[in-house]
Amino acid sequence: MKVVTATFLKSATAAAHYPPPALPEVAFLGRSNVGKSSLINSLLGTRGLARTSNAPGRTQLINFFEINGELRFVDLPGYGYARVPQAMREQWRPMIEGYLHRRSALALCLLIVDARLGPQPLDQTMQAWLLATSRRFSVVATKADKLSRSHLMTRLKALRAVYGDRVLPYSSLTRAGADAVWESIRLALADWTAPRARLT
Ligand SMILES: Nc1nc2c(ncn2[C@@H]2O[C@H](COP(=O)(O)OP(=O)(O)OP(=O)(O)O)[C@@H](O)[C@H]2O)c(=O)[nH]1
Ligand SMILES: [Mg+2]
Repeated sequence: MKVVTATFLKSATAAAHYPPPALPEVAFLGRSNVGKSSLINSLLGTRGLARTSNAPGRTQLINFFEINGELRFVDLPGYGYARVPQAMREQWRPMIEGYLHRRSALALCLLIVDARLGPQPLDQTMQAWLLATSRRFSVVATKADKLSRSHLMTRLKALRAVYGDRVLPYSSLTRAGADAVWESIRLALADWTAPRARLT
């Protein structure tokens, strides 16, 4: 897909503040600091649209971006960062689950994992949850540039043993893998039908 316009639409915590579900949405979810916001920026060819940081917990709201007036990217707060205060973590869970569970516009979830690590328990919990709720999803193994080619192959094999063929290697630094991620988005959008009068 050729990205002509990409704009920040709004931030929200609760369904009442989501934009109307008029366009299909691609949600980016994964552990804190895994590279969700960087993936969004590199797919769109923008630098600072989604805010990134070395410090985990940068994205604390659900951020909606609109692309070409055609689809939206939704940057979700990361999970699993132990040093985030308990009170904050308790806010995040309903925020993320509320969106994933009820959002009618959600066409595809991209579960972002770290290519350097084997399957992580929290990511596997998220996968089980996506399967249980019948959400369509792909797994993007990012930071692939940090591995040698042979290490990457070993890691991908381990990830595919758990997540299946839907694992796509990626690097936000080099954009290697962008075509395959865009293709999974294109296929999901092609299958998506606009929800009829729904609330969220
Ligand atoms: N080398 C390399 N670094 C990356 C890549 N993706 C992300 N990073 C770095 O990883 C750090 C975290 O990236 P973010 O995109 O902010 O991560 P996030 O998942 O949005 O984090 P939270 O919003 O805190 O949950 C930043 O320092 C990025 O520059 C990648 O593909 N390659
Ligand atoms: Mg982020």
